This record gives sequence, structure tokens and C-alpha cells, in this order.
Amino acid sequence: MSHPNSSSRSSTIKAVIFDLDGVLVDTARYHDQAWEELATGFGYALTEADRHALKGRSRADSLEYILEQAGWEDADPAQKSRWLQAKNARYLELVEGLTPHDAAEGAQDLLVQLREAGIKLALGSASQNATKVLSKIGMEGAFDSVVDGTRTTRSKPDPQVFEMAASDLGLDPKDCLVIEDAPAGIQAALAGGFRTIGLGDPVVLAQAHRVVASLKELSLDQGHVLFEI
Ligand code: B16
Ligand code: MG
Repeated sequence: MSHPNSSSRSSTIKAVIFDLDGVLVDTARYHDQAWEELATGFGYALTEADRHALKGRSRADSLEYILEQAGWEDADPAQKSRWLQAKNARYLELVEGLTPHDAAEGAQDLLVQLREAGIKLALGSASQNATKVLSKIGMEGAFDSVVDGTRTTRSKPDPQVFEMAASDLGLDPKDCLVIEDAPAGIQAALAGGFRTIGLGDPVVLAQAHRVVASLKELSLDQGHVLFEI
């Protein structure tokens, strides 16, 4: 049975748009840790559901979400700004030691295979630290388009980040595949008319056209059919 979001005629994709944190590199855990330390300061313990909800959201939206959960939504804007700076400073400390060895398993091979197959590559990340992280893992210059939190004005689950990437590439969303680890990212891609692969838990990412546990499962050696969703 086809996915409810599948078009009746599937065609081979022309571009893959990669999320960064949690897809190309396991920095999602560093975002989690930095938010957890901050929230502990309010006396709020992040839950597993909070972690999933925070993934893929912008820094400012993430803080609003946590403050709402903690009952602190009326916090002073100047204090919010200090918290955002503190969270980012902690995140930057945590990613400081990243090297190309920290790239997700199978990521580098997949980028090379896609490039050799003539498929365009883009990054679609909410992070304002994306170029720094890309450079640390040796992926600067690997993409035809980089859309990150320094370019977007709307946070996932809004499709803006992926729409900008498709526009940069001159492609229609239906010809692009988005690979995401966050429910908000899958929702964003579906809202924009993209095809989707979720990376992670099939229950959490049930809305995706397909879910894999590792990028290694997406080798083109297994045939282009993998991308004909
Ligand atoms: P920053 P992605 C997202 O990156 C993260 O998933 C999310 O947890 C984070 O809050 C957001 O970037 C903003 O990151 O604070 O570095 O600007 O998954 O969209 O690549
Ligand atoms: Mg992510």
C-alpha cells in the first residue's frame, strides 16, 4: 500500500536535502545536554517527549517550549536572551572537539555516491551553527545549497528551510528527498510536498514515507529504487 503522502507516479529523486544535527552528525545529544543543563537551572527536568519535541526547532522556539513546560513563559526578554546565549555557549563548548571521525556512519560514503550519481545535495538545518559544525566534520563544500538558521525566518515544522533549498537548486519539492531525525522536520518536509526518510525510531517518525536506522541502509549499491518513494 502506498504512503498517504505518495504521489501516484513516483520518479527517481533529483536531490537529497540532509538535516544536520542528528542526521549527518550526532550533535542532537549535545543540544539535549545543553538544554537539559539550562532547564535544570529552572528546576525543570526535560522528559523524553520534550527531547523529541525540541529536535529540529530553532533555538528561540526551543527556549519558549521549555519555559512553557516549566511554567516560566512570563520570563523577562533580557533574561531569555541571556539564557539563549548561555545555552549556545555550552553547546559550542560541547561541539568544540568534533572531528571528521564524528560524522554519522555511512554519511560520507552516501554523499560521494549521490554526487557520483548526479544527484544534487543540500543541507536543510535549523541551526545557526551549521557551517561551523560542517567544517568540523569535514563537510564544508559538500553541498550545492546550504540553508541554515542564519537564512530562515520560520522554524520547522514550517517547510521554509526545505523550500529554500529546493529553490536554490531550481527543483520542485516533489523531486527532492529530505532525510530528517526530527518529527518537526518530517512534518516540515511533508508540508512542503517533499519525499521523506526518517532516521531513527519508526514509532516517533511514523509520518515519514520510510524510516531507516542508519544512513548505511541508503547505499545506492542497493539500487535507485531506494529513492523512488
Ligand atoms: P542552534 P537541525 C537543529 O538542527 C537542532 O535539531 C535543534 O535541536 C536546535 O535547537 C536547532 O538546530 C538550532 O540550533 O542553537 O545551533 O542554532 O536538526 O535542524 O540540523
Ligand atoms: Mg535534526
